[in-house]
Amino acid sequence: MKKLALHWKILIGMMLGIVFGFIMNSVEGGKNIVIDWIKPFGTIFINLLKLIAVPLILASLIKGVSDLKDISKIKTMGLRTISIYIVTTLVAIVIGLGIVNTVKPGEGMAKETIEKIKENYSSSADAMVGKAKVQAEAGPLQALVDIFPKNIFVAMGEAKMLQIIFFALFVGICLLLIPEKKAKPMIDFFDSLNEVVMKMVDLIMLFAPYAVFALLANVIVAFDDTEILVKLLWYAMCVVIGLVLMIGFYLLLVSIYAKKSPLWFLQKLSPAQLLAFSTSSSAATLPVTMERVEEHLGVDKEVSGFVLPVGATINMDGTSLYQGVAAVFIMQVIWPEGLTFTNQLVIVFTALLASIGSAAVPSAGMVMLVIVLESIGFPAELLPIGLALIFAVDRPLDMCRTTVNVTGDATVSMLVAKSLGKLGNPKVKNWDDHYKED
Ligand code: DAS
Repeated sequence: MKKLALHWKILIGMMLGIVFGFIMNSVEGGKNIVIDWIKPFGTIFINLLKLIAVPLILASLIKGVSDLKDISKIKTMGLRTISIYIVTTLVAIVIGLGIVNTVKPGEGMAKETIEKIKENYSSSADAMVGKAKVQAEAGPLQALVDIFPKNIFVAMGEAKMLQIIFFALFVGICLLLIPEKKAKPMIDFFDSLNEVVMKMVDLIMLFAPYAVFALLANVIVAFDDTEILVKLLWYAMCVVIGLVLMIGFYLLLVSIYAKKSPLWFLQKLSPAQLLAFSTSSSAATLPVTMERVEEHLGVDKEVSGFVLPVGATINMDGTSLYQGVAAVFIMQVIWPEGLTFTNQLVIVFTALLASIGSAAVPSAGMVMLVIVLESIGFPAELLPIGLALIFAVDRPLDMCRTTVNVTGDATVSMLVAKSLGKLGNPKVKNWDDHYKED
């Protein structure tokens, strides 16, 4: 039988996981069987991906920067990357606000539905509000201070992406400033480390179809409130329609500015998108995103090694779109007097900042939603109810918005590479042959 392409294997694993999850949901004790005997295989897979994320960022960024040969190019690449990230995030938020203000999913929600949601989800929502308060207590420049590590080993141990990126950039720039023969041993070391880690990605990906089966089965059994899902369908549809439009926006950029076929782009990137969907974590998906962008989309290492780790950390277009929709939806249901034009303008900027501050892990966007709501003076006593309103559908929406986050990062890496003349042909001949070189 013709070797099945990687993304078809992953897709089949996801479908079987969803079916298996529904079957186990209808079997006595089925939920615990999935949680105890299936879910751990998904956790192992995510751990393996997170294990290689840090060495991969270090190796590709240090090697990439030292390959640039010219420090001014780093400044150009950094400025282009950050400015395109800001533009795509603002577009995402405006799309989200446009849809939620047109569809108005929160208007007319029945009082008994709100009461039922409150009793089911207020404790989980309280926890989310508590987490956000901890993040909000930091000073205005704390985010800047947090970029500079005092101990790189602690930063790597805690996977503090921006601190690792800063350190790698610092090392890469210093490698350019010392005599070449002194720099060569370290550059060669990180070059081979990058190859080794890329091979680790290939091998881990062989396990992907089975891992996504476990991850999706677990997501399905975790759902036990289908009645509420139906009530929140319009809200969920607003987010999903916005995310689909955002994907369309990326495909437009890829086709106009990177001069690549949108279908080709999606085919090459799909394994990373499917993993983002299955794991709800840009950070866990990052090694696969980097492998697909470098080996299959033809972006040079010195661009992908910078743009993708930075993007996974601060560029979350899907999250910012979701925060715009969620904030207005919550106001439509329990605080209609807050629905002023000024407040929506404030949401545009605070959702931009909140998505930058959101960690690349499951449900991070929901935690930062509190910052967005507080920025427009949302009554503190209504915050837990507001979050409870959207809690039931947050996980499937998180899967979708994480997929968009990853797609946005890959798109920007292609635009930046194209603008720097660093967008070549894919290293790997067949778009699905992900673990053999030419
Ligand atoms: N799950 C986050 C991510 O990894 C996005 C979010 O929570 O909004 O990108």
